[in-house]
Amino acid sequence: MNPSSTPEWHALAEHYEQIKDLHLKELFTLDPDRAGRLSFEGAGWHMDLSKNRITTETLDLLWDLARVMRVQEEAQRMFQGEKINVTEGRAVLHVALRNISNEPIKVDGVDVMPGVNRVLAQMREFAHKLHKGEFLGHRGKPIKNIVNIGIGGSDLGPLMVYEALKAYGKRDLHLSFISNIDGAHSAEVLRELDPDHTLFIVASKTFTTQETMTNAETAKAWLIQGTGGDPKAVAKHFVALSTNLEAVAAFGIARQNIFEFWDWVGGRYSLTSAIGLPLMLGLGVDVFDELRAGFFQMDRHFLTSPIEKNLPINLALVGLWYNNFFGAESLAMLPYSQYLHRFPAYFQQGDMESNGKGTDREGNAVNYQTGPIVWGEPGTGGQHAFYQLIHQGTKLIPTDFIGFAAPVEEHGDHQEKLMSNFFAQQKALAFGKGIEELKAEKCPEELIAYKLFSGNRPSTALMAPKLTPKSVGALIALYEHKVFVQGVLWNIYSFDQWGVELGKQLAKGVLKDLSEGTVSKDHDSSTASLLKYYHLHRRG
Ligand code: G6Q
Repeated sequence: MNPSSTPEWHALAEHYEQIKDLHLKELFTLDPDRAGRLSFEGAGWHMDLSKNRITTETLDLLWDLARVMRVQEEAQRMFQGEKINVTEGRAVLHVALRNISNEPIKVDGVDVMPGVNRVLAQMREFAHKLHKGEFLGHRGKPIKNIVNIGIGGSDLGPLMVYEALKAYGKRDLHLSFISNIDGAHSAEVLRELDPDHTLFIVASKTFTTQETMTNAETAKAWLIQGTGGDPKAVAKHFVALSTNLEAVAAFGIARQNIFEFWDWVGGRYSLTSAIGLPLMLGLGVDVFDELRAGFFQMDRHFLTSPIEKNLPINLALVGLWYNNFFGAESLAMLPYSQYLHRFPAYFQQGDMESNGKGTDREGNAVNYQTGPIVWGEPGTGGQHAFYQLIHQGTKLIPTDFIGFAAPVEEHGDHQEKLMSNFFAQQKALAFGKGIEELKAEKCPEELIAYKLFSGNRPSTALMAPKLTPKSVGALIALYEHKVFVQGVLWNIYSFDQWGVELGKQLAKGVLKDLSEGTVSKDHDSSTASLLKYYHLHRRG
């Protein structure tokens, strides 16, 4: 169903005309208890929507839209293992990976939970062995370095969570990530390592991805050369995370070192599957279990809370409000935690690959905006870089501020200083600074226009008591489900990614030219001229 043809959408459009010029200052004056009314609690997170350009009526109308688009019914379908990834004919069951209740979830009549638990047990056993120093390399040396080789969904999640939770991790194991096909990435990572003490995790659902397979071959050659030249060393220094067991075996990886997952795990939703193995190794089994428990808590909240109290649904609705009625193009994610420095990059994929779609579920081109451009950096670095545009630029940029009451570790007064910025930035965005205030500060007349802050710039605050494995798990699930809800509201398919195919396909043709030093006739004149430039300068 086209959401923009529904009476609920029309009601929102009318309502937008009525409230679009209301300033957040007025909204707070009219309703001093606004924060109380527009704050939500769930799965250990507190979400304050009051500094958004909404009223309680806006939310009522958005809830009506969620009802008519059957958001909760669609969520049920996902959790029940229906094949909601229609264009790939697959179920979408990342929620099964952290279903610590173990209630059966069936795909084609078969419960997936025994398989999930079997692989988790295999991962735990492997991690225990490695942590106890019982998993030894080819020449009998203990493993001290883990290198994850993967890309996209097989890289961004483990990398983000490893960075987020490294304070809880095993500092004696060194974890690094290779993803880019640029040879510099492998070279810079490998330069630091001793092959005898290194374990490679080749993370690839398909085990055919060009970047990953190229990097894995490079690592294999480096390993064999560095451990005495015996190809059998591969079996002791490589494990694989994949759905393609045959290709893994062909690479030379021992059967017991293959950690399986399934086609109903989407790449960008895979971090609690076998793809999380580097996290279990680098952070510890307990940390990984706590992380999954946090995911599960938010999954339950999402599935069972009414629309009016549901964090992912309300976060999604407010995003849609800006995207489709205010015409906002982007969403800035601003975590006030250095540990979350990869979080915006992670959800850049999570959101943009899921909802960057222009065709609806009936195969028609949409006539409304879909997924936002997602970007961001941690505070306070961003404040000294791009916040200028958010405060005084000409674009409306909705922002999500993510913060924690307590630091992971106490470091003098850093936490108070960090969080004073978290609160102050949201105040500045919402309420700005007017002429009267500037005059009272004796601002020179000619500078007033430049120093004005119009305010009325929206922000959502998300807070948890502390960054822990559990709160991070719940936070990731919150955004995953937000993305899901928006996909339902926009009537698009969120779980395929056909948009990444064309470039891959064309690269094959170009690679032939690059390898052979030719310029095929079928290139356009720009590509042909760039290839000539490349050939001219390739060898200096
Ligand atoms: C994510 C995408 C994509 C995928 C990578 C890696 O949802 O599908 O980012 O994860 O292309 O794929 P492989 O795991 O198959 O190597």
